[in-house]
Amino acid sequence: MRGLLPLCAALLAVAPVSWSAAPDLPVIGDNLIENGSFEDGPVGPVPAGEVPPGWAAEAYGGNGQLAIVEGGAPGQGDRCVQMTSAHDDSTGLHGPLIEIDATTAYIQFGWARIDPGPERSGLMLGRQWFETETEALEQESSRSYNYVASNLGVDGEWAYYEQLLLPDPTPDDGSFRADEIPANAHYLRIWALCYRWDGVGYFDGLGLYQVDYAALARTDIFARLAEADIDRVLEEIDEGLAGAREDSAVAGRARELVAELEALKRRAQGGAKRHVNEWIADQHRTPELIGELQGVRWELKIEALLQAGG
Ligand SMILES: [Ca+2]
Ligand SMILES: [Ca+2]
Repeated sequence: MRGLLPLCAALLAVAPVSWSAAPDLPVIGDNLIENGSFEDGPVGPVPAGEVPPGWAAEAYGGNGQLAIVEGGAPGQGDRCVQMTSAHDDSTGLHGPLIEIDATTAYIQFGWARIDPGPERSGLMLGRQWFETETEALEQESSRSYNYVASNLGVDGEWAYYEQLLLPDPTPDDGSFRADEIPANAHYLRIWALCYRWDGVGYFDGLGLYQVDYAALARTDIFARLAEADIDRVLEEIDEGLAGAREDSAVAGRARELVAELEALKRRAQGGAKRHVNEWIADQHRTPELIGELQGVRWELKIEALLQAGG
């Protein structure tokens, strides 16, 4: 996998997040795509009806041409897959079914380019969701697949694409976005396609990793608390509580907010496995809670002044 760059915690405040840089994410386990870099198996045309090692099927029943060729995307080894499609034909690769956990997060990525010439590209990188090993998520297949990106590599240079996949936050509304994992998905299948096109395209360095979302969220939450100097805010709240009437409304609210913060920090520190959407909820709540704690600190100071004056 490519090197991990420093995490931009601010990007994580809003979910789902669109990533435009290299994967800069803590991941769990290995690449779930076998031979995503096409280094296994011989260089040369892939015989009709066959696919490179690790892949499951030719996507359109063999009416295009697949080949393993020398060269590849930057840092992605010595070989890549070439897809040649003429006269509006289609070709491509389906991966095997990969079992997934719809409560966690994944990142799918890959490199693509086309031979210069065509004004557009027919290359698509995506996935199809399955409810069981034999049933796609939707009977109408166009509703069960999504793309990392489509019309890839139009400028003739290798280009890198990636997409962070997060659980559908609204599983009951009957639809999911391109970067959401449907709640009832148990498997996915990678698609690397050359769809209805007249040109030559290439894929390399295809990857799918489970993302350690807990590590991401934990880093984000504690960075925000540190940035707000939350310990200082809590000290001032303690001082304010000492000077405020015990039964005042503002004192009650301050104690509730402090308790909520302590609970949020315990969850963030804890090792319990949680649904990614619960982590995202805590990430969203963190800046709100900081703002409310900062506000109640001033209200307590005013309350204390009123007490002293009264
Ligand atoms: Ca390669
Ligand atoms: Ca939804």
